Amino acid sequence: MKRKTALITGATSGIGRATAHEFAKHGINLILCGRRQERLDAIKKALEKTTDVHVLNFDVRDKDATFKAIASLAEDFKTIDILINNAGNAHGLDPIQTGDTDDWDAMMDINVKGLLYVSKAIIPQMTERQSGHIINIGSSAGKEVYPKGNVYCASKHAVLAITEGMRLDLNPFGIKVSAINPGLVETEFSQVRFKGDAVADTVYKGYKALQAEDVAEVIYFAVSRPAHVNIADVLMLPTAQASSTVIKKDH
Ligand code: NDP
Ligand code: 8X3
Repeated sequence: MKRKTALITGATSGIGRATAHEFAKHGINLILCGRRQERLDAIKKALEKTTDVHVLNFDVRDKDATFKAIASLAEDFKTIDILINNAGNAHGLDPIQTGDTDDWDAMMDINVKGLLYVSKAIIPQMTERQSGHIINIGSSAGKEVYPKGNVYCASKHAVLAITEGMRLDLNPFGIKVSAINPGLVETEFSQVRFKGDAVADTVYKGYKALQAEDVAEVIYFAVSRPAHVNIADVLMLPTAQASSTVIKKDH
């Protein structure tokens, strides 16, 4: 049977990197995307013993660079069966009245518009083949708004709306569209959100947060279902987390 090829955005860290490892274990060929070339090279080196790996360095905010990178794929990697729209982050945690407009731009440009650009570059080949699977990484923040979460939550609510829109519009083509929405996952997410501030180290303290590998396993579960099964929407939380603001901590 022909091996499948997955393109994963945000593969240099956290959930995207763990998903690359999980997919490699299961023989899925990989196109790994991100901006940090040395990390892309290191992951390629680690995984190419197990599967075929190609890396693409582009910023999802840059529409032209995104289209150019995806158009540059050589014949072996051109057919993308699975798209994991994962690149994203929170920038800041501030009340709306004092929020930084650069942070707002970053979140809307990366989490929403970047996801759209990558999807736009790949969907035509899926509609032409009448097959494919798009998984958008949303968040519990796409289902619930928490204090100071304002624009990040808005960006993830948008991801959910886009996911549902994709599922409706791509239904005639037999393309699966899924949203995987995790709660707190211990990755570099908080380092980015708090721009290296020490507060980032406290986010995952006092309870067991989800690990990137936990999310990667669910993503693989979704892509490995039979052709007639689409895992449309998953909300997954650490056991200690009941909502964005209710977290059982040891201290
Ligand atoms: P990380 O910070 O560990 O990873 C983020 C990834 O996104 C990196 O690989 C980074 O790569 C990539 N990225 C960021 N900005 C850009 C950009 N402009 N262009 C291209 N790639 C970019 O965070 P997570 O793994 O936690 O986050 C992955 C996804 O999961 C995000 O969409 C996040 O919102 C979501 N999520 C995270 C949760 C958490 O608690 N951690 C919970 C729920 C959802 P590089 O810097 O090399 O470009
Ligand atoms: C990341 C989870 O709760 O920090 O999407 O928004 S949270």
